Amino acid sequence: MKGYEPSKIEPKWQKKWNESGLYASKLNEPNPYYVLAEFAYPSGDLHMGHWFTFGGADIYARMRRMQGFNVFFPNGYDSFGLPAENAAIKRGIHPKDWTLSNIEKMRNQFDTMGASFTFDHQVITCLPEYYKWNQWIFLKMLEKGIAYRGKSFANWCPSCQTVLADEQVVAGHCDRCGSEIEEKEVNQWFLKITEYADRLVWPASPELQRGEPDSPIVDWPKPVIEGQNNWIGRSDGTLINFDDLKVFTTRPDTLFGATFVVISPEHPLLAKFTTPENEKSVQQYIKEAAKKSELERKEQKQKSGVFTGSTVKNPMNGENVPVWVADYVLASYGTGAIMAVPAHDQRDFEFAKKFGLKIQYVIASPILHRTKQSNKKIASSKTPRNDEEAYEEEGTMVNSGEYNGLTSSEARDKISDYIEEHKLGKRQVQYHLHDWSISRQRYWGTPIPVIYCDPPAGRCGVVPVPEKDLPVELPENVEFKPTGQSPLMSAEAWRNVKCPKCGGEAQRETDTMDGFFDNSWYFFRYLDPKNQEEIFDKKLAEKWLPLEIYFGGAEHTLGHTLYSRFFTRFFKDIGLTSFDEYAKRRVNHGIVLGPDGDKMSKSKGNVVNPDDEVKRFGADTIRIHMAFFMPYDGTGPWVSERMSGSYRFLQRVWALQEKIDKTVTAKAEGAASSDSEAVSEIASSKTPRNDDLQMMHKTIQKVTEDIEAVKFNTAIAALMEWLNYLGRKKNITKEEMKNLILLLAPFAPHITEELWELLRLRMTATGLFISSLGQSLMINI
Ligand code: ANZ
Ligand code: ZN
Repeated sequence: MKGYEPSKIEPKWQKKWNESGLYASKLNEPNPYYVLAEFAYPSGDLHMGHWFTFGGADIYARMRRMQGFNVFFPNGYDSFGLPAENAAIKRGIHPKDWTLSNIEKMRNQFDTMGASFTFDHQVITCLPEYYKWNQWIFLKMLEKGIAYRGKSFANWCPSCQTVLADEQVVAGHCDRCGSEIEEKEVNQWFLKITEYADRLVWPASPELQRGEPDSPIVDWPKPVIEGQNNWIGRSDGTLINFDDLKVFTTRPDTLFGATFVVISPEHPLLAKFTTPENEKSVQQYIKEAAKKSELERKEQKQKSGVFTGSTVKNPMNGENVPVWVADYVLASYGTGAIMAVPAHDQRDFEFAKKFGLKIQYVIASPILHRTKQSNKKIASSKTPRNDEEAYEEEGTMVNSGEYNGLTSSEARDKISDYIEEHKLGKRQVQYHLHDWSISRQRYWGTPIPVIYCDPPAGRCGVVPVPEKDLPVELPENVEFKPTGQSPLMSAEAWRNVKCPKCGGEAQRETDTMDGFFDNSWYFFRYLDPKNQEEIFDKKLAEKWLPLEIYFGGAEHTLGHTLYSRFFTRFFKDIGLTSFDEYAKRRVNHGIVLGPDGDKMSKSKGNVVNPDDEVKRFGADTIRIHMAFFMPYDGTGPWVSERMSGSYRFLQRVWALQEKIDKTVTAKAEGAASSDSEAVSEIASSKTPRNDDLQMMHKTIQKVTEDIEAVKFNTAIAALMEWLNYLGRKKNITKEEMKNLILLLAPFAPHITEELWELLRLRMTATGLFISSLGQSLMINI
């Protein structure tokens, strides 16, 4: 027996797999099973995190393939975005060259991993063959009123003269030039995701959807479901008119306690309410507020604000209440104005205390019956104390005229009825979710396919690029170094076009799309990446989607995975598909840290390069260690030294060849090589011991179930235990060796292929994996 030499075995099998097209897609064959891991950003190197994510997904995909599923496991690149542009600015390389050469490098690295990707259906989002369909989707959304142009407040750097993304604002300053950031209202393109808000709220119990027509079985992590629901933030409340000022409240029961109203500094009616005497202080206040981010405004403990000089009428008790402006009220939620109830809302309470405004209690803590149990409750329940904090809980109505004595929830209904009957407002469902601004003043993204035909030259306004003119390709000769404006502004020849409607002089949109647009639907395009006629083949989508399982990062809970659900529903609405959800199951992966327990980063010098590890130990050892060193959703340090344990494990598997009982082997091989070889072996004179069989089947079951549950570390632990058991035996049966190899194959595909070949083990066309083999044996014991 030769020693275990991964450096010889691994490239050999990688080559064989590639040349034989073993993992090529078979989209037209039955038994579809679509496994996906979030595609990589082509940053230049496959790092440990990629190995961890894709390696895990590959273990799962390989098992499903061995179980007889027709697995589609594609791979591609999410290749538009800021890093390419920054690298280009820094090093003078064109973003396209930088990106494409990184992709080539990473493609080779993917090979060394021994993953079973179906590389024949690659998607690269920065190529026109892909982004043409971003533009097509955008046009459809424009047609349906889902894409629209509007104004919104954005981070504005006054010296760079550009809008900045939140992550480019560091402590209120521009990360490029250090200037103080302002909030500025700018024109942007939005996607009306809010129109889908209600449909995007996850049902209380997703398991309930199981089996119902139209809704696939879904199994998403609870934190993702809860995170998305909170982010969407459905809120059932009432709009109430204080004269011509509308406020949104979830507590109409507290209306008698509304002793002032507050409007946001950006509110369009603010100027109207501001009296000449207060003009100066209000103006000053607006300026100060513009410097704060939304998050700062939400979290600030110290309330600030100024009086406008005006009052409005509380529609319930007819009292005139003062109108204040304060930045704890946000322009972007509800109506941008609130009725303040300081007795029952802590923010209003702090504000009222600071400015000496009236505090009126209207809810008393509920009267409890004097039973033994409730005595305790009374003692611990909060009772209103004017001078300490607001009483925010529900309770019994007081100081509220005819509503006194009702419970809060009864009063909410009755008061809302009253408001609606007297046309003083109406019930309203409000969402915290905002429409999605997709405009970026960047070069390296999909051009937004619209043309402006504006006076004085033209008069058609915003004109969509006709579908036949897609794609609008990115021009290559562009000044993408920062100049303070969209880089595409500098591409004069590209920018100046004839208006598609009137033929007059017009200009292209120079903003590009947010990269999240690209990755909201790429899993559809994987099925049909070369299709030039349509976005994808509908029959293929119907057959292959939703995804069986989707591996990705927990950081995408509120962005990518939510946007993808929105796009999937939009596709259904325009008749492309018939399903609502794009992924039946979602699995979040963990994070591989540097050996020092910190996030790997070049500046800290703690980056472990997988290429070096492959050279030292081989891909199989890395894969085993990846699977074993922490749970798939865990976070932990990568310590190279610890890999020797995984290496020894594989060496011991390799050495096990020597132990195979030759007498049994000879007998079995002499027998007709049918599927029942295992059975005939048991029936032979060399009947295996019961303990041995139990151990084998226990392991078969455990490893199968653990891989299905994405618990790779415990699956490896079970294999190690079995290996120890086999190591203590004098001989092992061929059947034991065979099952060990099969169980190990998803984790360590190279060594197992080699052993399989060396031992001339048979494999049926579909692969004799775990459960089917295990079950047939179980029955026979
Ligand atoms: C009066 C009131 C009394 C409120 C009370 C609460 C408690 P959710 O659940 O998030 O929808 N609000 C409304 N619009 C706002 C804005 N643009 N900026 C800041 N706060 C705003 O919260 C709804 C509540 O948040 C509303 O109900 C309003 O305060 C406040 F005892 O109205 B409430
Ligand atoms: Zn025109």
